[in-house]
Amino acid sequence: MRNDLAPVAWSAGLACALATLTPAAAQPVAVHAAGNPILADGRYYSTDPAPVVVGDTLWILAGRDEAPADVNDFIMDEWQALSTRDPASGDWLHYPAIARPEAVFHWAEPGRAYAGQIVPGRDGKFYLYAPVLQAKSDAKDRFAIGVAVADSPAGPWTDAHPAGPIVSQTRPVANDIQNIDPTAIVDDDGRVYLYWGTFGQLRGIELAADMVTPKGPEVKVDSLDGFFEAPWLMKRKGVYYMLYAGNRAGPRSDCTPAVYHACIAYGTAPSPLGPWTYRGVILRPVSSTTSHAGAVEFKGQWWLAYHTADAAGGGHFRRSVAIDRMDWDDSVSPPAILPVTPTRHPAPPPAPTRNIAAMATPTASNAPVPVQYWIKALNDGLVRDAPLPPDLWGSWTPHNPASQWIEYRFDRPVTLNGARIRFWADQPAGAGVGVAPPKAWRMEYWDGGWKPVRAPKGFGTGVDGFQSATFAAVTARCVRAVFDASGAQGTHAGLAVQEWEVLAPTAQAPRAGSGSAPACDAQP
Ligand code: FUB
Repeated sequence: MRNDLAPVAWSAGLACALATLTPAAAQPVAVHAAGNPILADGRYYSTDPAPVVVGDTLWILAGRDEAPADVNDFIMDEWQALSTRDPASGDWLHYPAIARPEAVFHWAEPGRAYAGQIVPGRDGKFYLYAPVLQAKSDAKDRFAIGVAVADSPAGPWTDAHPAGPIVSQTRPVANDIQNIDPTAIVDDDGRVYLYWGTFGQLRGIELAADMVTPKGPEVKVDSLDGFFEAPWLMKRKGVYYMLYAGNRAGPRSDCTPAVYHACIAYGTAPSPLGPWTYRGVILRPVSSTTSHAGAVEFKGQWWLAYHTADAAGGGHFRRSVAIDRMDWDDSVSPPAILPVTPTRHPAPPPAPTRNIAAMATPTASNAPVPVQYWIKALNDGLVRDAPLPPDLWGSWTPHNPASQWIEYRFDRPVTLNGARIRFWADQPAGAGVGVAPPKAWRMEYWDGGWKPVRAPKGFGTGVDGFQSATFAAVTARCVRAVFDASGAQGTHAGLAVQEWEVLAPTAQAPRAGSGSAPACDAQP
């Protein structure tokens, strides 16, 4: 992926210079995106997109992830923006730093510039609803929502309510939730509505025409199936829509198999404060654990902006904004949002490889795998510096057996003579608690029964890199890696594997399998 930067070449010095321009209006840099993500080269991560149409321009407000690759935390010090007159052209202007919490809100502390939204007011000004940490507060959770105002989405932004946040754990109604992820609309009649929430808590309230003063009773929404966070309120043809990140998880869930991941789902309501009815999933889980989306109609086409971990060096805390077309089914009532197909920038075909795991259907001795883990992590080709549970197959429970196995089933017999495995552990070798590397592991193949491979070599158990194994070639449709768990005297640790490669004798072009190869040991 190439990002052409014009009219000026990008440099770290330029980035610093632009950052110091705040609170003056930020200066843009032209970017050409060959596809998704928009900023894809890993120099500048962008997250939590909130699109807004201003005249003939589509703007996207985004946060900025700055976590190092091995840090699992939201390091987010500022907001940025992107704008285009045609999302399909790939031509964007990037406004690298348009606001920082402590620079806009005197009552906020630096950092945690989480998901905000810019909403055009009826007075011609723009209002930024921004979750920030209160610098001085006794609240258990100091996140609060401030509102800033500007003449342009690029800023400069000033506090529209210098008295403090409009939502916190003490206002407008005392709560004990994390007050983040605001979304607001100005309705056709000029009335203003604000929703916010995370960790399954969704609140809504009407605001006065000044865009900041809470008015009327607060509503608690509990009818949006699997609501986790990231609400996005919008209206089309008289119907109110709420998009959100859902995490109702399980092997048969239409949302997500692993609880740390999220789908984007939506519901509808006949009025801005509900009642809300769940309608379905519009975006499958993306490559980052969080999913956060916003939708908007621009020049007759609807677009869904969301984020992924797909940029160079990307990760769960190094996310990047993507945008794809969103279409409607107007033959039903209320009109339904059709599932969005995520697109990527063009990439060269993958190189031939001996690893044919991608063709296999994975399963494990502890199926259905607990929802914090993800069985498909075994052969997704991804190894992260600091994996989270859904980047792993895992087996931990409070009481772990002495042995576990993972299995690959192929659609047809394959020939293998090696394997590589990447273990993960939070306890040292020998531990009987937590997750530890196995005492030993071996490979088996199905030949009318499970048979050990011959001439096994390697089979290390370290966690510092891939552990290689070789064996005499076998041809089979099903193979297993069998683990002797760490521990002793009836107390065993759990096991976790980030990636399991199975190696053919020669490299071949990567191919996908059916994803539903049948069991070998269930056949007569
Ligand atoms: O970016 C920080 C948080 O991650 C957002 O507020 C959530 O919606 C999730 O995307």
